[in-house]
Order: sequence, then structure tokens, then C-alpha cells
Amino acid sequence: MDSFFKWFLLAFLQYMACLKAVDAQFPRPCTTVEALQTRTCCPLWNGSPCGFSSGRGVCAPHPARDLPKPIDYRVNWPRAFYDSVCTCWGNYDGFDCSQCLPGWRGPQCLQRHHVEKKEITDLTDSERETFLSNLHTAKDVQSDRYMILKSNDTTVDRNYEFQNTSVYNLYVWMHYYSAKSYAGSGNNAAHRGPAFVFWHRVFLLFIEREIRDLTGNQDFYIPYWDWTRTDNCNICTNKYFGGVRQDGRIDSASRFSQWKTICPFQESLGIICLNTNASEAAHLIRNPGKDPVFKTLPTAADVKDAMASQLFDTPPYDTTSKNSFRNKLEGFEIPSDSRRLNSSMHNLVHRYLNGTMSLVPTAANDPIFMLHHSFIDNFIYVAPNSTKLFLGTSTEKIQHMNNHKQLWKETKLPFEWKKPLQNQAQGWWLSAALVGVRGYEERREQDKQIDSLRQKKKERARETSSKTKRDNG
Ligand SMILES: [Cu+2]
Repeated sequence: MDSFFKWFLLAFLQYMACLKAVDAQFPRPCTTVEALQTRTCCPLWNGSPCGFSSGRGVCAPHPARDLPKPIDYRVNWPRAFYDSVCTCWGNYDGFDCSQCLPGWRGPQCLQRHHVEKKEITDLTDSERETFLSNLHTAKDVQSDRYMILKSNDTTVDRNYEFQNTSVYNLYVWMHYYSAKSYAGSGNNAAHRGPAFVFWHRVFLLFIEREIRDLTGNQDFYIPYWDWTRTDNCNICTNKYFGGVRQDGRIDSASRFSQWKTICPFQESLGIICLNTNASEAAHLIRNPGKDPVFKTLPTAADVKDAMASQLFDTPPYDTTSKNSFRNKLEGFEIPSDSRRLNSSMHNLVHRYLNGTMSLVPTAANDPIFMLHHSFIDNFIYVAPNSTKLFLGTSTEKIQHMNNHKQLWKETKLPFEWKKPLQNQAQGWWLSAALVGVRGYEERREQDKQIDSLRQKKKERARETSSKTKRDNG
């Protein structure tokens, strides 16, 4: 009896632990016991799941694919948790179809939303103050839409819990989690391959939209930092992101000195974002130019070298790719000048800042990350209503960044890098689910189905009306 009681107590405690895990809350409405048990993430909008009765979307089965072992929750996202998720129609977007696709606004998401981005040092005083204050709000205010996932061992069934997070820290977590290597490979979803550019674009579009919703400032956008204009971190001052002390900490006169980092370690696959040693890496650290190997920022000549690439990416579509625009931009393919660099372009900026920005899992904790990637994103754009992919840097081109529908939706991707992009698409799915943007192929497939349904409906209507005419005649 005694041992039975012990067993019972143990079972009861485990049950309670499970409850806590599921009770603690991804999309917040999908973290309830009911959503997790029914494996359905189709939140209500205006009274119906996915806003179905308002014509916004439908709760549909996620394309089923087997999950590999060991379970990596990110693969076929969010299959590990849900069988059904919202599929949004038209320009509707978001986990509950309550939002508009990036680049659209208005009650029916039919108005174009144009935002012209500026270089950070070109902002007026009031523009800069608004930007920085919106950023601090995002850092301070809890997201009421999302929670983040933590686990000390995902190989144990249901061993995870959801935690509250600020809007900015949610974004840090997304980058941290996507940058984790896949089991048995050095690859990850967001870097070291063709998805690099697009993953980070979706990422920026995501946080921009969240900050707009949070602050009500619909014109919020992430300015870019043009590091070719300077030979030092000209935004590492209290006017911008905080001056830097001798020890690498941010000057206490800057509000950024108060910013605490989250998920500061690159743990093994099964561990998700545990601040196992809270005393370390708590604050932002920068030591620009102090790493003897990465002393300088990339130059305008480096940009020119990358832009001269004829091909977006080349086999084997990784860090060893040669004559690849993507690999040059990312910074693994080094320009053949006399500087004997160990990394260039995007990577070099990260390493140059020498601190929070230099390590992939921690990098997004530093707000300079956004501005750096906003600049990287300038190098690739799609003109509205165009099917062609352009590489370019002029201001005229920069304004296109935010005013087109998803690149995936409008671009016919050149075949030679479409395939590897799909191979790296798990990153896309991760961001896709979190961001609420569907993958290109899936979306196109759905659009085709919807078109054919509409077509059939029209034909039927035509048949009925001609039949009525005949009957009346
Ligand atoms: Cu990144």
C-alpha cells in the first residue's frame, strides 16, 4: 500500500507537472490545454476560427509529413504541436488571420502600405526619438499575442513550457531558436545557405508588424545602418544605441545599458533557451574594432564586389559556395583584395562589434542587429508586380522593401536556387508559422485551389442564370 501510495503520489506530481507545462502558454490562444490536446491552433477572430465567417481564412490541416527522430520541434513547423492551423486568404495574415500581409493595411488589407526607409543617421531628431522609444516599449512590454517555448530536454515527452515574453525578446528568441543547428549537421535554418536573405527579411517584417500593433505607430519601420559610410561604430553613441565603456558595457547614461539579454547560450538541440547561468551575458556587450582579427567594417568596395555576382547562389549552396551573391553578402566568400579578411560583409559587421553581436544565438539581443540586417536587406528587392529578382542599393530601390507582398508570393525563383531554398525551408516554416506567412509553394497551391473554386462557382452561377432565362423564355 505504501509503495502504491508513493507511486500514486509520483504519478500525481508528474500529472501536475504536465499541467503546468501545458497551462503555461506560442500564439497565446493555442497554448491552452484544449488547443494542445486537440492539436488545433485556429484562434477565433470576430467569433469564428481564423475569421472564417468574415471570409478571412479557414482552419485547415497542416500538410502532414513524418517528424524525424530525434524530434526537432522546428521540422515541419508546427506539426510537432498542431495538426490544424489557420490558412489565411487574400492579403490576410497572422496566426488567426487578424493581420495583413506585410505591405498591406486597412480593414480589408487592400490598401498598399508604403514605407520609405532611411539611414539611421539621416533621421530627424524627432524621428530618431520615436524610433528609439518604440524600441524601448517593445523591450519592456509583454506580448499579449505570443509566448516563448523553453525546455531542458525535448526528448522527454511534453517536457516544455511556455513563458511570457516582451515583444522584443520574442524576436530574440525566434532568431536564437532558428539558428540552432539541425541534428548531425552544421546547418541551420536562417544562415549558411540561400534562405539567409529571405529568412531575415521575414524576421524584420515580423518584428516591424508586432511593434506597429503594440505601439499603434503604423509608420514604424527599422531604419538601416549603412556601415560603408563610416570606419567605426558611429551609432555606438548615447544619441543612438549607447556609448561603449572600456569593459564593453553600454554607457550608463544610455537606456540600452539597462537592456538584459535572453537565451545567451548555444545549447544542444534538446535544450531550448535556458538561462542556466544568469550571472553571465546579462547585459549588452560591444567592443567595436577590438578583436585583432576583425578590426574593420566592410567597405563600399566590398559591397561592389558582392553586387557584381551574376548568380544568386551556387552549388553546394552553403558556406563554401563560390561566385555566389548570397555567400558574399553573408560573408563567407571573401573578396580577393589585399586585406586578408577572415570574414566579410554581413559576418564581418557582427564580428567587428565583438560582443553580443558576434555570437549567433545572442546577436539579436543587440538592437544594432536590426539596423544591420535592414541594410543587408537593401541589397535584394523585388519591384512591385514584377516577377524578376533585382539586386540593388539605391534609395529608390530601398523603398520597395516594404511595399510588396512576400517575395515568395510574387517572385518566380530561378530554378537553380529554388531547390536548395526549399531544402532549407524548415527555417522558412519556422518563421512562416511564427510570422503567419505561408511558404510560397503552399500558398500558390492554395491560391490555385481557391481560384478554381471561384471559377466553378461562377460557371455554376452562369449555368443557373442561363437555365433560368431558358425556363422563363
Ligand atoms: Cu541571423
